[in-house]
Amino acid sequence: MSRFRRALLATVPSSFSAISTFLPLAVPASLLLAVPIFLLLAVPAGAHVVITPAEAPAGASARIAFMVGHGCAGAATTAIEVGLPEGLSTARPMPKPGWTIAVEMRSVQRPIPTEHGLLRQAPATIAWSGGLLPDQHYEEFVMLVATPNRPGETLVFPVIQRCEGGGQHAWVEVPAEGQRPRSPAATLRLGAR
Ligand SMILES: [Cu+2]
Repeated sequence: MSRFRRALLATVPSSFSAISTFLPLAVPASLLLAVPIFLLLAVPAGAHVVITPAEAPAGASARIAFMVGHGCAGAATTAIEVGLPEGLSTARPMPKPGWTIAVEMRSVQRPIPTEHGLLRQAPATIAWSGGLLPDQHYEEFVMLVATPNRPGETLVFPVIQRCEGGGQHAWVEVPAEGQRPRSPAATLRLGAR
């Protein structure tokens, strides 16, 4: 079992609050009282860890960025661990000053043909760690991926976000059609080539 899988299993998604970290500190309390509670619960997708662009061509190389919009209940982010979906033949993380990169590979059952020959191993997880991203700041963690030739499919990337003091977010819920889970995994739609 990989380190990432263990982290997923050890995580209790209900143990953290998305709401407290979402409220802007600059908003006066009097104004907050006027905001209907359902608005407070509707955490915008942009506030989580999401991939931009949301769509990439199928069967092609694409630069995707994991946008990290906040820490864990005010604590700074110290690690971002991305689980890679089956079907990516390549995933190359962009180095980031102050952060250490770890790539974990897995063997594939059927070798993947690429323009550089047959691949018998594919990336399973990519992690950036050791840096410090303050809660008030915004950052992007970038990788170059080779997407499978499956237009119309949505690839799911579960993400573990670790923070100073031991807090963490597990962005691992797979969004069902028409639903907005509380801790959605990052997703990438595959468009026409
Ligand atoms: Cu969020």
